[in-house]
Amino acid sequence: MAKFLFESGQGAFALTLLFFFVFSIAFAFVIYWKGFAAPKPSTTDHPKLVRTEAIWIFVALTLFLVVNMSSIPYMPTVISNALAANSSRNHIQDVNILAVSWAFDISNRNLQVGQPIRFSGTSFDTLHGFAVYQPDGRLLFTMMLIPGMPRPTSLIHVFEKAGTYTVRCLEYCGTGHANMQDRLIVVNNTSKSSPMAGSIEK
Ligand SMILES: [Cu+2]
Repeated sequence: MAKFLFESGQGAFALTLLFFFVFSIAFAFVIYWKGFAAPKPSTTDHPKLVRTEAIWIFVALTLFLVVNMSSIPYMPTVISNALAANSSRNHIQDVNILAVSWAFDISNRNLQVGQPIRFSGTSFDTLHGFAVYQPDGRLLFTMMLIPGMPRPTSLIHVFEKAGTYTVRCLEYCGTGHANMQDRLIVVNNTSKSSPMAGSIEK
């Protein structure tokens, strides 16, 4: 059940509908209840309300900051910068991408596990995305490819698992957008294992 709800499109849609349904009932109930409220002076304890509100805002702000700041080390760009700082220049493999409506021109589609790869991409015509999905369908990372930029969009990534990774455009770019897909084949490194393997978790 949880797998259906969280890992399929239909499940996500059902979950959204469920939230919408619960919210609609709560909304209708409040509207109905308000309509019959007795027209008498308010008995609200204002100083208490102000205190409760201040506490709630403090809790919400703290939660917001803690959750956001603790997720920073997992951002693809932060991982990428850390990898760039740790890798020697010739250790990183370059893969160049040119997006054209509605296909990708990728300089190398056969990659290895444990090898730091710098994906650098530009667009020939309009705004395109370069999103890489794991073999199980989860999104791994995404880049925005912008036409006319002085430098390409780039990101360094180390694949940890072998398999066929799907590439999709995630910026709506016209009638052929849905078919704008490609593939990356990642195989296990047959030579010595790379010292960079697994380091993106740190
Ligand atoms: Cu597109």
